Amino acid sequence: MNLRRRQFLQTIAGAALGTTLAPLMSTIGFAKPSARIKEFQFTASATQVQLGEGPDFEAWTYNGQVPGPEIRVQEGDIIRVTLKNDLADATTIHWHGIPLQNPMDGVPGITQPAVKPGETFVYEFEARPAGSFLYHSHAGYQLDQGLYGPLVIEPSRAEQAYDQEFTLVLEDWVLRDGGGTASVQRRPPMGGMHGRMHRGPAFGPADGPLWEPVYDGYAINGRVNGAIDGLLVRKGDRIKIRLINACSATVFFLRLAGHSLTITHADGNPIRPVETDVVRIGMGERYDVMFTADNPGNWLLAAYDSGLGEGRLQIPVLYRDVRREEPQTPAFHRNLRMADYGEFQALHPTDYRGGEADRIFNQPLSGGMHSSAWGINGQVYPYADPLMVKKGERVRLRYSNHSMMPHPMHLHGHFFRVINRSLPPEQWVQKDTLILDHMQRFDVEFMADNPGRWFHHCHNLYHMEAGMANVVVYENFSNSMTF
Ligand SMILES: [Cu+2]
Repeated sequence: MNLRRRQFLQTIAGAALGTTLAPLMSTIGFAKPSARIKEFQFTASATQVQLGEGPDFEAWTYNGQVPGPEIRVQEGDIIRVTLKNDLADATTIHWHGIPLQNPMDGVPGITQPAVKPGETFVYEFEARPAGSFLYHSHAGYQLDQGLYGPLVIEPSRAEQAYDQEFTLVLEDWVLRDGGGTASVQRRPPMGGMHGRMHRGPAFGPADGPLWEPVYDGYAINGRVNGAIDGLLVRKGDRIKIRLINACSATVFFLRLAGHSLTITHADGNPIRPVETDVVRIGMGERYDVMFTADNPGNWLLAAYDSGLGEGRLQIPVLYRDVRREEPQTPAFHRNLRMADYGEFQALHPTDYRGGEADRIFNQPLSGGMHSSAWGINGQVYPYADPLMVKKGERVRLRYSNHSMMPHPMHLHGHFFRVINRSLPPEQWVQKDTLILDHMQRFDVEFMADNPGRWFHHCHNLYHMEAGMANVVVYENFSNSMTF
């Protein structure tokens, strides 16, 4: 039991207006009489799992299941999750994409002390805005071992109508040992020679970061190919799919045979519908897509981990009242439409005006050659300067990827706007995770409107742990939870 945290919450719940807590209370939201509190109990533990077929292995789970339970609430609800740690290691939960209050962000050493074995911690925050999110441990390599799950906030105002909805959590697994630190077989870094070394050259803290494991179990909602539950649809229905990439190190390309897909939301944010053949989704990204079931038959929604080659995931899409036959695989060739960030624009224009940024941070991304160290602006976290900002500033991050690998860069606590010179600023799409390809540049901007210390990192777990991270720090922000 984390007593300090417990007392903190009780103090707030009891509406005892301690002078130091008063400013926090005014923004935390749970004093609202109309808000409904949605309670969840999560126990993190090591569990034997099996992904529909294949071997049993040990994963780290919430409530004994992979992925963890779906949290589904209404916009404006208060989410209260009591995390009990039955693991042998300290842990946290991060609420990926939700611009919540800093002390609830779940990054050990930055927003809270990690929750020790046997302890309990209560997360509480307002479910806002609506959209598709995920939650996951932010401690070490625990995400890769299974500590993640989907989080859906349903909108309070009506959006595009649909008849059926599915949530698909994409996962990369090592079936032999569960991945993470336990994994024996690993991919060498770009330019490396041997695949079986456990660690790269000593670099950074402790004995050096781990290389990515060799994944052999790609899964949807905890099921591998052959055991994946098909999506049963009815002719004429509008189908909504929430795609959530909870992988540690796999970018997927998805295509549905016999149909095009329409992207309606990017990282939870509604966008002007973009019709596409292929959806590319990086680690930490979410896309809501829709399609009309207007082509009766048996089809596959296939996911590839590169533009061509073997489908890693095959999700049957089956029409009711159609004779069951082998589902048809989507053709995958170079003439397909693949939506890119340049096509995305906000569905509802914002009041964003653009103009000169108050701060610009160059964020060149590099690393990976003959080494497992990755960095931003030549610095390797935790030996990285913080990005200091002041509340109210408009902050620009200027990414450029000088490495050979794609990097899905993720900012905590804020949505950023992807700068697009062909659109007025009020139409720039908001995201929280953005893939930078080899030699690609993107500028993003965010409003410094959520004081705190916010982690900013590559969402390839192995790049993050190897140093591709830094922290956005608000001047004069003092964490009321001193630790
Ligand atoms: Cu990366």
